Amino acid sequence: MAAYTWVDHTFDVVVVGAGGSGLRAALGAAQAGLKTACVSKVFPTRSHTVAAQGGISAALGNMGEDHWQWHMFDTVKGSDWLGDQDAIEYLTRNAPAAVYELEHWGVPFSRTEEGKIYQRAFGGMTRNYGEAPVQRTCAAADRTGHAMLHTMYGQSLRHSVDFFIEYFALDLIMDNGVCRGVTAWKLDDGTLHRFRAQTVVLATGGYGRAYLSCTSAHTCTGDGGAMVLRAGLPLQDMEFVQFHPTGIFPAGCLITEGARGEGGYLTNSNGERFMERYAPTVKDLAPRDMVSRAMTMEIRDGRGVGPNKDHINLYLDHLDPKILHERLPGISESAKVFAGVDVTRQPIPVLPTVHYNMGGIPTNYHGEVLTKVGADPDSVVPGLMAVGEAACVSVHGANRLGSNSLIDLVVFGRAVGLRCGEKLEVNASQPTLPKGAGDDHLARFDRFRNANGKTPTAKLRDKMQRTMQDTCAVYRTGPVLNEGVERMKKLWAEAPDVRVTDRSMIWNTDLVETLEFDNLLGQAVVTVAGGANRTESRGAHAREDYPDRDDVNWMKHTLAWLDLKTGEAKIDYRPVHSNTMTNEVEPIPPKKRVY
Ligand code: FUM
Repeated sequence: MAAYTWVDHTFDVVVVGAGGSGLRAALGAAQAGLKTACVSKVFPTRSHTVAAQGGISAALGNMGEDHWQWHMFDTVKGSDWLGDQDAIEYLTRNAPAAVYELEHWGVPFSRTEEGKIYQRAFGGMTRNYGEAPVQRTCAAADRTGHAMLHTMYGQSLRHSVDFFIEYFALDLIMDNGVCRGVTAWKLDDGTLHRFRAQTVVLATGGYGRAYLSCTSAHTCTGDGGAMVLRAGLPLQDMEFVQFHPTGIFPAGCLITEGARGEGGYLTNSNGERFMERYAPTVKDLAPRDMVSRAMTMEIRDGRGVGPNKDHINLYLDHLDPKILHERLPGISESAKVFAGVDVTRQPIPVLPTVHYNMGGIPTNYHGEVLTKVGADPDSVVPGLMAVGEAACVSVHGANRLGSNSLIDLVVFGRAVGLRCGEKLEVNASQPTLPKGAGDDHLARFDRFRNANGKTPTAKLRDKMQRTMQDTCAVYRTGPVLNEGVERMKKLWAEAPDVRVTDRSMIWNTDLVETLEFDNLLGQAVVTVAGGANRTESRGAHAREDYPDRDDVNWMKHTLAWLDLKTGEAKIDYRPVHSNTMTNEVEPIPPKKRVY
């Protein structure tokens, strides 16, 4: 192995990731007076939150009556009763304050005539426990994530968060079950860094790029989730992968659900508004799992549009061009660029596309990472927290409602900052790192840097993405999922034959992509294994061979560990928290989901 040297740093808190949740967590820790670093592989305002379009949910009631209890009910129901109700109460109760905080920091929300924050309708968000759609999603046109990210980056600088930009995080420094820090590679000068911290917060986002077609940026490779697997800790509910109904066909870029929130609708080749059949009350504003399944059924039954009858039309041409210009400018442009359509005159061709990972690093609602130790399913991993799409807190359960992601980022990002403020002492002395801390990280790094096999990373990645797309899609069956497990096993065995041609340490994108592929592969393995294992249908996990939800046997979270030698998943479970956080609301008992 080449000789490498570390540059050492010590902080109270190190946040890995500078998207919405990472910035909010870093900002909160810094506000508590803690010496806080934020380590990010991209410039903060290029983090994937920047691509979030339609909005952030909170029961502000600006467009009509609304209550956080209704939001809580919708979120539990949307999750198909796999969400933890204590965490969902925490989310929905704290959502309005989190949005007002953003407003006061300067997020340029769209406005109503009276100057209040504008809110639009989104899927599964209803008034009075499912009666009719409600306008609960606060929007900055269709560039809400962009507005939030820029505002929070400014606020983080104001609170003196120390940014380490274009540092690729490698692995967690674990010491007898305690997280002591994290290592990273600085991409622009090739130096290697060890960050020692009282607490490491993983805010590294989802792993959408395990699939071929997704709305996620190329950087969404679930780096934190992979670090957790390599640390011998489990990931939770990875089989639940959200397909967003309206990815532009065939490019896969996002057309916000806000398009339907503003009155857009889907049609099949008969020109029929088919969602009226699948969800008679809320129609096109049903939750994403239902709309994606309905679109897939229409296409399967020969009612897709286009020469190959392989997609669906989204109509916006009946909307006032002024509204399109004011509220949906971004997607009007995307439709032009990626599908060549003028939304004022033509429908947008759309198809369900991978958008979000409900699963991730298990945490409680303070953001503390959990693992199962003996009979204790909620054992906290000292020194390690996770937040945002990287985490599974679990407020989204088996299916996330649109616009509940941005609110998850800021509510739980804030919770992490508060918890750090409560639990950590400013500038406390920290034990020296164990001898050789990070040596195993360097060994992995060096192995990939000098990988001299015959298969380029791109070829292996393509195989993984096609396997996920073929075997773990909107509808699943046991035989196809098992085929996915077998294909992943084969790929795991082939992966050591990877070839990296660039040996340099500076801006080595070949090596970055290889490390990212390795991160994706472990998560792809546990995703497909979790899907094969769960013999029921719930939320986004739609098994044709087990079409019903089975609360007796399956109202539980999957925990999946990865055996790094064999590339096989080991599965166990955690109970769903069906209890609420306070006695002020009753738990919501499971029911069949009808919209
Ligand atoms: O459709 C959208 O604008 C996406 C929002 C979300 O995933 O929450």
